[in-house]
Amino acid sequence: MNKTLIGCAITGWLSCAAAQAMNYSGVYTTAPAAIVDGRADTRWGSEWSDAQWIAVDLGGNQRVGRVELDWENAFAKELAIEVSSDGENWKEVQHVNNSGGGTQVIRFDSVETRWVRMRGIKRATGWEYSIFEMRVFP
Ligand SMILES: [Ca+2]
Repeated sequence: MNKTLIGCAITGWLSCAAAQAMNYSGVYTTAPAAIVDGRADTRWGSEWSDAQWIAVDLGGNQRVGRVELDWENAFAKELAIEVSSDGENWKEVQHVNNSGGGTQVIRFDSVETRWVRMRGIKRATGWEYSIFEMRVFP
């Protein structure tokens, strides 16, 4: 299932000034927009399975080279950062095999893209993927 949220109220970082919509998989315990609301006390949580993802729409092409994720205790052990120009076809730009959670900084060769997503591959716990904030930088 894909859903689009309109009206992301983000300021302060490159992507989110323009973020207007987000797509995500599954049904969630908390609002997906919580990962881009600038608040450390609100989070998105996925379904309790490994193959889950969440994407941010930058509203137009931007040059992106770094993603930061603030994980709740239910983090991804293995994940990929992927980019897309249409929100449907994805290209992996970074792969993390043994994540430790916490505040995770993921760098990659900068790329021109509109959509950026965290694709969870393997959960660290039996719970969901849970992210307080996702930030995208040049
Ligand atoms: Ca938040």
